[in-house]
Amino acid sequence: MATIISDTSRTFSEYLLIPRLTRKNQSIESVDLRSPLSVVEPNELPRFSVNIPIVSACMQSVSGTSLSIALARQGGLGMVFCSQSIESQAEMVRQVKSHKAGFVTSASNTTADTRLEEVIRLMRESGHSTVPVTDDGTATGKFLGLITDQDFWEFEDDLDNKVCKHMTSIEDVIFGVDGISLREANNLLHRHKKDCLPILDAAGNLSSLVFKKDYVDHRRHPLEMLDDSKRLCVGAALNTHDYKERVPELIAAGVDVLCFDSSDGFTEYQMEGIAWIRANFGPEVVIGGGNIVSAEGFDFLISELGVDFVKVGMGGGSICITREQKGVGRGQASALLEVVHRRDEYFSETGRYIPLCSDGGLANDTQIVIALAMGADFVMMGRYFAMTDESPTPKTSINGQMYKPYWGEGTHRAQNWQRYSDGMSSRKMMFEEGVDAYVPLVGSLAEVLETTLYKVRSTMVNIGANSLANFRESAVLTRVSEQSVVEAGTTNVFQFSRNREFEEAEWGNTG
Ligand code: MZP
Repeated sequence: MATIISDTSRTFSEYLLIPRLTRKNQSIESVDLRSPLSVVEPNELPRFSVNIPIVSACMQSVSGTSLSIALARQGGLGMVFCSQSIESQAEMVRQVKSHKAGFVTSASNTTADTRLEEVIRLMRESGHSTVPVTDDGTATGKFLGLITDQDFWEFEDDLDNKVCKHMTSIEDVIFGVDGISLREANNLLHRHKKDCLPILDAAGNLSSLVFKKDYVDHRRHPLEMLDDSKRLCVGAALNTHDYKERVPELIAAGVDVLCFDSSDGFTEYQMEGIAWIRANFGPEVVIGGGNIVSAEGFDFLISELGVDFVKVGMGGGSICITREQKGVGRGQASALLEVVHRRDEYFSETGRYIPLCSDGGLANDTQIVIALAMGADFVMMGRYFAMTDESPTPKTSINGQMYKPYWGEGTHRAQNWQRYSDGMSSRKMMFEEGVDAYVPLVGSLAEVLETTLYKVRSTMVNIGANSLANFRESAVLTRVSEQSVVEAGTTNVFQFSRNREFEEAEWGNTG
């Protein structure tokens, strides 16, 4: 006979946190939201952590280049979707990695003989106002000087003039040499009041450029996720069909985190995939597995010691109809609580800490807080990011309101990519597990996330916690009755209007 679990399948909205002692020396600003994304071995530090416990869903309508850049700049991680060709996914990863770094390869270059008119066109098309001059016009040619939009007057100078007539030649350019640290390079920029510092190799060829604006920008984003070379961090999703071809390309493109994207990760296919990646790329690569919703699923995924983090959730996503279509899944709170319990037992038994990701179904900021209190190390969200300016879909006006399209990865729309990438629909899709929908546009990712994170930190102060580890240890949760849910909203009053701040805060209810 089938086993029937005695408790009901529960969601986050059925729980509330009980406040605990708030200490006088605590402030919202000092709450640390850093969280591990890789397994933490006994007496070791995690190999990879995020500065805020939020990653974007591996979905076409969510995690493109712009969103991954915007999220990394705020301290989280974008997970570029795998429902696209290997080349285009690797290209997205490359674009995030090259978006901004301390040392950038020069993207717009010219020669000394080029006409001014052509340089002006190059500056206009690229948006770059500083262009290195090299002997062959490439990013690695012999460096001859710099030309900037301050070196000529477009409407006064003869545009047939050669670049050499206007450029600042190498003798007058302040430059650094290969091996210089970023700090030293920024010091040179500061000391000489320059905006751009070319870095040359020993033979005088151009290696890279360092810009003042990147330094200023970094200071404005203190939680920015940067790798050792000061490039933005990015994750990428994998499927269990083509990982042997996909993983090498993603790693070559500089990806920081890999993650299997599946509604059901409790499969031998995924286990084989994780083992293959470990065997071929070693222990350093950060790999996530999932999704699972039970202790049994967790034990399976960690059994070969290959996985770094585990994603929890099935059927809770806002666009997901898996539970309706197939009768499998679990309430997100019940799933997370069971897996957290098993993860903690495993930690006591082995000393190995496996970070957990609560994936999907988070309907508002409060639910993010509850997921973290219950023991998730970070959350993955789709709808939240689909609603922002930076998601890859075009905004659309419907009845005077602005919306963005948002669709599940289990829709025909998402799965059609295979038809265009390899000329065939390799697996016929018999039914859909997701829907195609619209979500309201809420503004820039930075603005929305600022409110969310402020609320998360504020609740943590209510619990007396200054780190996420501290938060889940101290959290005391209670189940709520339907009546107390009613009591939690406004009661017996008439509201004339809701202000913008309140609407933003309630992003979950705007859809
Ligand atoms: P949400 O944040 O929009 O509620 O949920 C996003 C999550 O839903 C994704 O991270 C993924 O786990 C899941 N998802 C994506 N597509 C589908 C589908 O088509 C789905 N069924 O369930």
